[in-house]
Amino acid sequence: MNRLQQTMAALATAIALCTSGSVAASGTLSVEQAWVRAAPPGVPMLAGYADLHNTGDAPLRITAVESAAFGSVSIHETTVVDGVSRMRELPGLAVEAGDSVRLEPGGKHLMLMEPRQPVDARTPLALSFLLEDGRRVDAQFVVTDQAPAAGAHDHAGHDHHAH
Ligand SMILES: [Cu+2]
Repeated sequence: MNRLQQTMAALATAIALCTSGSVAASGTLSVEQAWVRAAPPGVPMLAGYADLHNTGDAPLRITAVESAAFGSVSIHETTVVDGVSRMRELPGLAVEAGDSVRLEPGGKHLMLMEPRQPVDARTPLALSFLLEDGRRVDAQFVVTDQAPAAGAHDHAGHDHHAH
């Protein structure tokens, strides 16, 4: 490509990006109930869990997860084979439009390796989900002993207030 062609190509890309919000379908990742299981100081790895929702109108694919707080983050799945629990690394995670994937103990999870700083319960951890289309979604993971209660903000709603 010569310089003019490069400029035109860049311009076309920019226009496509500008209009994609209103024209093209796209996946939107929403990360909720995100937590990392608290562990004794000095452990070489921790596990992270979350509910991953695709609130958009097209499928999305998570290709990697990263965090400045860890040397390496991978997506794992725990499976029981012949009565033995094993973990395997997944190359990515797909979430269909309107669907969700739950990362939970005993199932899919994030493996956070080589912590670069002490992990304590007062300091949430920042993780970034990288999507196949190049977008990046940041999320805060609380450090806790157990999964945060779902919908903790509106438990009072169970008795059907009129509002
Ligand atoms: Cu694992």
